[in-house]
Amino acid sequence: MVKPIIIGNWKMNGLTQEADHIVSSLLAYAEKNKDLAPTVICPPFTQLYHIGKHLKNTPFELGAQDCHVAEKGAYTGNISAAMLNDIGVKYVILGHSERRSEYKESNALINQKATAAQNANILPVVCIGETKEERESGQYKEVLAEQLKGSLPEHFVGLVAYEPIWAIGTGVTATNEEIAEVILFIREKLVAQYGENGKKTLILYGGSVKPNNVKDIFATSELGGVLVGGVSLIPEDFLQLLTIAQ
Ligand code: G2H
Repeated sequence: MVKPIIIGNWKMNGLTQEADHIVSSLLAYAEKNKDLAPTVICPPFTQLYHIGKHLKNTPFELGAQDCHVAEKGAYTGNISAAMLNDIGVKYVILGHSERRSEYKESNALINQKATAAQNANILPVVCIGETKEERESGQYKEVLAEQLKGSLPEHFVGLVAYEPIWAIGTGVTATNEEIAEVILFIREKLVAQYGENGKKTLILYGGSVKPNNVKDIFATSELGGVLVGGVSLIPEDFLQLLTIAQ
């Protein structure tokens, strides 16, 4: 059976001491547990280089939480995909709802960022998800279809993460039926747009994933893995997810 991928999104957390503690727990775990599920750690920019050095030649991959659309230039405060590639980053989370809402990131911008990531040999993890109001009004499929169509490049080589906004960091997880319905819907859209490639694209779920609900989530048909926020900062809980995923 193919193991689900686990992507840990640290968000804006992780001073050096905390980062070192998490990383040493991961490395100790990997020493004892061979044949891990694919696992990606996405710390903030400030920790990428440091953590990347520790994760080199380990089963863990390095991911970032955003990138700029341009390769380089006068973009004060930004980081390009080429810079991420330069320090060993293999994945980048794009279009997370926190960026869509806080920085008004549009589908078109996320699309450009995904293209920039692919051009730098980094796999974009493109996030989509509806608000509570959109779900309750029954409009969520239209919203998700529009996000997919607008955010994914014409030639897409990456992953899609479904993160219902009402389930992010709230402790509320979507029910298995709700997750299964959307994952299947995303699969249909991907196959319609990308044919054979759309069948292979990994589709992840994110939103209050925890050791006590992950087993049921993994059982979802067509699900390729999970995007984990809060729990990725708690080594005991995160390692439990890895154990369940094995
Ligand atoms: C959703 C998720 C990770 P959390 O944002 O991207 O975070 O697991 O804390 O809900």
